Amino acid sequence: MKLYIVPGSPNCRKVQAVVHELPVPVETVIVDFAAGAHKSRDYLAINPNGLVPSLVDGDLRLWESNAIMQYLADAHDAISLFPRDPRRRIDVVRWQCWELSHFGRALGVVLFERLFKPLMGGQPDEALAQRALEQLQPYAALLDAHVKERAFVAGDAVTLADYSLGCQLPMAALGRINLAPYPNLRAWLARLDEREAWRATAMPAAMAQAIEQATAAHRSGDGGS
Ligand SMILES: N[C@@H](CCC(=O)N[C@@H](CS)C(=O)NCC(=O)O)C(=O)O
Repeated sequence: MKLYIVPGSPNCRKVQAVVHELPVPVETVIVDFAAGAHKSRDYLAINPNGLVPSLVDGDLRLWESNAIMQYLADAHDAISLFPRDPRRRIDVVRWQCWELSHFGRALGVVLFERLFKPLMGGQPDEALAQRALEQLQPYAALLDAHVKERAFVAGDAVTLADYSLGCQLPMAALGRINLAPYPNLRAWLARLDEREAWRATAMPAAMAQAIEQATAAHRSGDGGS
């Protein structure tokens, strides 16, 4: 089994955290974004979107991070991360869908404009980031209220839903996103940080530093909101 990733990618981190929980090793292949390896013919044969992560297991070529997480959990009987009971299982799936369609989408726009674009030498569109921030607020409030009532998103134990919803949030500070109005969300993130698999897959410090430097020039003028 091979997992194709790029270090620092939130969508890769959520899958890497699941891999970390598994009893068997999964070979990790780093895709060289700088060299355009994700758009190479060989890689496009694995993932025609030219995105990471991707998983190859025998003749299976799987892309979409949440699908990969579900496959890995099922293939290794990680029933605590992805329960078999239909109601508990669909709760996890529901939050993973919500992550892709709403919460993670809005958050991703802010982080892309404010962090990844400058890192790649592009000019951030701050108006777009502000609009995404406005969209993010009700989603963040919803998640904040939800985790006030329970330790983790789908109950007492960590599931795939926590890794999916949590994967971009550790970059909030770098992206100048204020999480102060969401104390329950911050407490939930702290609980997630107690998990070894989560800590082990955090963004490399050198990359956080590179982002910090690349974004320094763009930090004035957005009010830090
Ligand atoms: N919905 C996809 C999104 C994957 C995605 O956007 N990956 C980013 C890294 S986090 C990427 O490969 N970006 C490269 C590009 O846009 O060219 C998933 O969940 O796997």
